[in-house]
Amino acid sequence: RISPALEKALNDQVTLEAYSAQMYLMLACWADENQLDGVKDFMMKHSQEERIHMAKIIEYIQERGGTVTIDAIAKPEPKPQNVLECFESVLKQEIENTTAIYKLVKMSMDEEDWASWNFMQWLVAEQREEEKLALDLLDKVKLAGGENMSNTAKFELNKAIGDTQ
Ligand code: OFO
Repeated sequence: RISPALEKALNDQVTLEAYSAQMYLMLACWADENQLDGVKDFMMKHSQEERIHMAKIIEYIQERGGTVTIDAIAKPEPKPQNVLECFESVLKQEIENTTAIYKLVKMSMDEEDWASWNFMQWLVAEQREEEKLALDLLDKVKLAGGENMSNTAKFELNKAIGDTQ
């Protein structure tokens, strides 16, 4: 069975994944309001991915005899002012998620709970991919002009982001 400390930390992670899903939803709605359908598709897909992370952690807590507590989710930060701010929030959120996951990995190692350590490796790999993607997209946004992006650049970028997996 997982320890009470790990159970609490995993439950906090469930809430953080739910928060991330909400944040991606907020960004998807912002993109829709700004006629950026490619960005919207990307954000909707990632919101769904965060919900998958959340569900997997819930299942893991249950599998290890723990109890899941479903907590309130904080309101996502205000909508961005432009595409640059939008992707800066994505990177910031993913870095926050990675930091939280590393704490869980460290905890499971300190407790010598190797099943939890092993479970967490999947999340570590996932975060590595997501941070890379967020960084790549932010680079593209900057290359397209950042805050001062022309409408043509925005059009092209939106298409490229929509095609991103
Ligand atoms: Fe984007 O990450 Fe979940 O954890």
